[in-house]
Amino acid sequence: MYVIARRGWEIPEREATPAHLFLNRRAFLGATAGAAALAVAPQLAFAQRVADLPDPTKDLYPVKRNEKYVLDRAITDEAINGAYNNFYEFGSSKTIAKAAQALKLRPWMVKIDGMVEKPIEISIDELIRKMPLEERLYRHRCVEAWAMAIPWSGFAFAELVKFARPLSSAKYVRMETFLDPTVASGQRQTWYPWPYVEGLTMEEATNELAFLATGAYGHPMAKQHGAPLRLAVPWKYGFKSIKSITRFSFTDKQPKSFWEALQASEYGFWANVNPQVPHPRWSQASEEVLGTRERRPTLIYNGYGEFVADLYKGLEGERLWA
Ligand SMILES: Nc1nc2c(c(=O)[nH]1)N[C@H]1C(S)=C(S)[C@@H](COP(=O)(O)O)O[C@H]1N2
Ligand SMILES: [Mo]
Repeated sequence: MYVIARRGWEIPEREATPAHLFLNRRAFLGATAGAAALAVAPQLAFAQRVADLPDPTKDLYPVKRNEKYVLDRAITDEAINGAYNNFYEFGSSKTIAKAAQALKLRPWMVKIDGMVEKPIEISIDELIRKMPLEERLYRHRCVEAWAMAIPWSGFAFAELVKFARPLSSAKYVRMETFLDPTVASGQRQTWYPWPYVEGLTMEEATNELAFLATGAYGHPMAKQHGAPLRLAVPWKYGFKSIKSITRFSFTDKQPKSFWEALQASEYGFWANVNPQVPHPRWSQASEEVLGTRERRPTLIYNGYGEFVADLYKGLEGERLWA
């Protein structure tokens, strides 16, 4: 018999998922999954055709690289990154790229609300054309202990904050992913707290490293990476980098993220990378670099401490590392 060895970072689903959810999922799949999958198939095919319209921002790419952000490793091959994803809206496996093609990218409205001078809704094309685009090479470290390096195109989060004009009383920005269970089969799994939510403090959002990506590898973003707008905060575990954003809300209350709502004992608000603080179920000391046989030691703040360590002074009592 031919057995594919599981690599160190490929945590079996039953280990990566809290037990009660795993058991619910089995029960659910047994009862209804087959029928549900058949019922939505024609709709998915239609969504895919609509989604294949040309990207209206294609002419903007490639954008000029900002040379300030350098890598300590090679850029991960696009084909490798593009076929190994976390995007629970389209399933809990790593092979969701095909299913994610059902995502319809236009029209795509972005809502900016909460504690701002004037709440607005703006189309993604208008927003992208207002922002100063650049390319940045960033590392990405998933909490599951795999890593990649990727050339994002996009704009500094600080530019969005400037555009949004938050009130001085705003302390956090809460972000939300689209919600459409007719397109995203994962969102029909009701034991997850949809939509996906993440948050940053205003100091984090305006730190120069916080980046909103609209493209990667010199072209508009692939759907599986979180088109048309995705966060990249490379000093934090990957789950903070929320995909396919539809809403930014400025608030004075710390947002509760999707993963925190699901399993607060394992995932918190800060989620800064630290090799010395293990996840409750595995070590964070090293990472496997996608597309290589290489394991590398993980660095504190994923190697970005010079930019962000100061943000966390005086917060030593907080759960900064989960
Ligand atoms: N909306 C949404 N955003 C998400 C996720 C998700 O499931 N849904 N997964 C997160 C996790 S755990 C990681 S590691 C990265 C993966 O990004 P990639 O698939 O582009 O490598 O997306 C993050 N953003
Ligand atoms: Mo992740």
